[in-house]
Amino acid sequence: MAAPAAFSLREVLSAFEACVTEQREVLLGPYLCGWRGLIRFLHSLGAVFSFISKDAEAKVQLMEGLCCGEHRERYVSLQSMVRYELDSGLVELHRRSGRPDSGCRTVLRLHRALRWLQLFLEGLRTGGEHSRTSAICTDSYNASLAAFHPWVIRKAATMAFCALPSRDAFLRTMNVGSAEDAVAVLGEALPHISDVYSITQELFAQHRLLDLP
Ligand code: 1Q0
Repeated sequence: MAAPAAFSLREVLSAFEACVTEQREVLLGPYLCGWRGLIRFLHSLGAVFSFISKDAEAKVQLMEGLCCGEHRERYVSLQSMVRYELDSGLVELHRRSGRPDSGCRTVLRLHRALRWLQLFLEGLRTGGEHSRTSAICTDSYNASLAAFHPWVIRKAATMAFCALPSRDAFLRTMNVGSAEDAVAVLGEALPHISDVYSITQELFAQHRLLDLP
């Protein structure tokens, strides 16, 4: 069996860059590719993070299933997915009732995590040489995803963050050269992640989908 390909920051970032079309639609194919890459990276950080990668993996898998399922032409972009799922009554707006999870509620979870990623990468990029990855990660988490997680998950997540390597070691695991090179790549790439985030945020807000159970 071939060894899994090493994580490359560039690959993940170019996936997020490829998401946004000229019409400002967000394409699901590259979106999920970007997530696949992030999950691969999370694996390389060790078993402490596996409860996080498992959840992300399950959500990405569910979305991939929809993207190659019976209604795949509806799952080309986030915009077409929202239109289709709302029109067909597939989105549970108030309570989960045991029906299969919708694409909308699943993407919403990834979307909230993307906000964390945006803050975290910005923190890494602008942090000093000696800043601690775990502190940057905790601050980004508290300012974003934590609001949506119950106490026990917040506790487990903050404990796992303590296992993160130093900023320089962390930047080097991104496989784009020195820490300075990684910082430069982050600088180029962050606007694309922010773009994907804000288009999605606007789309979900417009359809009142930001609180899906
Ligand atoms: C670098 C350290 C990684 C830290 C990840 C921070 C996020 C912590 C999230 C903790 C999630 C705990 C597991 C379960 C959560 C679910 O309850 C929750 C809600 O779902 P549901 O179905 O119960 O309503 N799920 C989520 O909120 C989704 C969480 C997805 C987290 C995905 C994190 C992916 C991280 C990748 C590492 C990227 C590191 C940067 C690399 C740079 C590359 C550009």
